[in-house]
Amino acid sequence: MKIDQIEINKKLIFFEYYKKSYIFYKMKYNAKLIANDLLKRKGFHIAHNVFSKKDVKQAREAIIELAKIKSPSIKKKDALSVLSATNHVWNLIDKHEIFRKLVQHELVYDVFSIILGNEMKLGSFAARIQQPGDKAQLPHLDYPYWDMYNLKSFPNNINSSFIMNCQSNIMLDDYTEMNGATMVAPGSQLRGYFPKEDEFWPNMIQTTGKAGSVMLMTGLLWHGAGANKTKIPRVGILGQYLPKFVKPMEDQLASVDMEIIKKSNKKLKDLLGVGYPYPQVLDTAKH
Ligand SMILES: O=C(O)CCC(=O)C(=O)O
Ligand SMILES: [Fe+2]
Repeated sequence: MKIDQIEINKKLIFFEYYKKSYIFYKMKYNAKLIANDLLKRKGFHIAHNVFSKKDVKQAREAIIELAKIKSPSIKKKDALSVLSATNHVWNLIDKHEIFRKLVQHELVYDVFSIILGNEMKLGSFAARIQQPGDKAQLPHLDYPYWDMYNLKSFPNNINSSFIMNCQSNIMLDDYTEMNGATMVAPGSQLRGYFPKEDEFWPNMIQTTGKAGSVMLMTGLLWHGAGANKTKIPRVGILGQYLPKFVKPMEDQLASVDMEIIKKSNKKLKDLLGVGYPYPQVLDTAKH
């Protein structure tokens, strides 16, 4: 090989090296791989150190303040059995700029758009506080699957071949086995039926992580909050993302102040369902 050929080869090798490290730098995560984990493999993914310490602190403090505002009591028979109202602060999008920022994080957005389609909607963005002494939740599925124990009320042959809910669980505290890190049964999202306790507990693991991490899963994964055996509340934010055709659990356009919606960027407006045309009155005689 001639000397200049060797030089050229050296340069090419360096170029490849820099190209690879540039691509690696640009791709902090692989959304397709994470989506595949959620759909076909263990059913969840913990992304570590996604949110900054500053954002986590601001969000946690805002939630603790909001939780002090006592919401009007609800009749037991009206309350959803799993989604007890006492541990939630609902409608966070309306409450503070920090939540409008967290809900749009690009990792969550990229992964969930692969699974739900790029016109997905936000079904809910709510804080969930696992209070000291709170027992473990019973294993369940999330909306719209949450009452799938009543299988007859769902379409025949409902299964996991496509997904109607993705959940983000943002850890605003370190999630530990002691303070109630969310429990999951790996792989259970593929079963497509409501959890059976005797199949859940032997397979259960807890999704631990440092504050600022986020656990992603689909609503078909068998899961529930763990028991909080510490003296400090464990605070998280549950984001519910849905395909465009599933009716959102929180009525975003009625819950979020119109002034806030008007000032939002396009990504958030789309998530809230601004401009989504259905249902609408098509019968012109009714206009
Ligand atoms: O708080 C958690 O870790 C999970 C809560 C949950 O699954 C729910 O409320 O539906
Ligand atoms: Fe849940």
